[in-house]
Amino acid sequence: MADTLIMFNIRKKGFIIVLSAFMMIMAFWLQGCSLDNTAYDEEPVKDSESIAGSLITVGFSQVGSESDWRMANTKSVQEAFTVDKGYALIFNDGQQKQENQIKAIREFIDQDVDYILLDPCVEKGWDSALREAKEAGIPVIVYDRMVDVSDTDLYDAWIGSDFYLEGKKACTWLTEYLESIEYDGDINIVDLQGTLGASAQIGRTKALNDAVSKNGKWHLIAQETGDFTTAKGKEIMEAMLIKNGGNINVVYCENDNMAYGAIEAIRAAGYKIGTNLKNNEILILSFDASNEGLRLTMDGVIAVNTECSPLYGDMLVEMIEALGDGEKLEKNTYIEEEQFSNFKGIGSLRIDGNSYFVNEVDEELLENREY
Ligand code: GYE
Repeated sequence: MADTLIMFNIRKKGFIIVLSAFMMIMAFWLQGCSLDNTAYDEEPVKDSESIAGSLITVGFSQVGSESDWRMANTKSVQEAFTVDKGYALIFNDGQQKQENQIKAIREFIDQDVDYILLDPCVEKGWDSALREAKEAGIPVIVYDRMVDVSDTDLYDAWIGSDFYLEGKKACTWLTEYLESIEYDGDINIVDLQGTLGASAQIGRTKALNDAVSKNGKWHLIAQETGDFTTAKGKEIMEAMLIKNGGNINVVYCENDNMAYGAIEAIRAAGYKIGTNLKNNEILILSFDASNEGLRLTMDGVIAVNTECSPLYGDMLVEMIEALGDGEKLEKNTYIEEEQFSNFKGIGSLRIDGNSYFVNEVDEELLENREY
């Protein structure tokens, strides 16, 4: 029994030696083939692992794909972080759920990425995930919406819009407009809010609330979230129209997509849209100034559109390059934005000692617009 076992082992060993020799010859032959190939291909073909090894990896946790703004933003970031420039971008769509974004951050940490880009769907609730990234030594850049964390050292830098100022610009425009048409009656306003708890919603809503409480003739008769989407914007506008009927004068849409939905609902219910409040037209204010939003502004359907730019890609690349060079970034950076209206009477606005131009929209502007 023991003999047969030894014999079997010897035979097995022999077989393994023969097999190994055969594999070595094959490997040598194959290598020879691939060396031959390089003679034709000039440059040796790198395998994917060595390409990945030489790239800077960036985990990108995006809010979702809820709006035109968001789609343009994803495109801007994806087009900026290319393999040509030395980056491997790992994109994750959070589908407007914070839990998905937190999960993505943890996956990026497991993958040991070099940097994390985060556009947080809401402000609160990031402490643990960002602390884990910090402990793993991965720099985090937050952009667009902000995080509200106990310790701002949990992220390296934030860049985004001043959402309160955006709201203030819209409300100041409305004040100036009403003065210019000598309208001194009461106005009923409804607010289609963005995703509750998102910086863009918090700032824009607060600016409206503040303006309403300062102005005795402005009445906020309904305020509800439409989650920044066309479908929900339409749904809540329909409900508001049913409840308030012809008593709505102004619709404050916290983004263009909700304005598209609101416009559909208003038209379907048989009300008129425009700036002639004395003639019962419903006046629409919107934010983002996306291509479609600006076309509606050019046509006078949206009375004023306050810009919010989604084009962060190149700025984020610069920030990551600066970090790579060992520079310290500004903690918070606000980007500059414009405002658009085709009502001719208001050329600029004065807010807190600063002047802001109100631009007209024409075909040329639309053609050259990137989003
Ligand atoms: O206004 C809206 C998008 O966070 C600024 O999110 C962004 C907002 C933008 O869905 O359209």
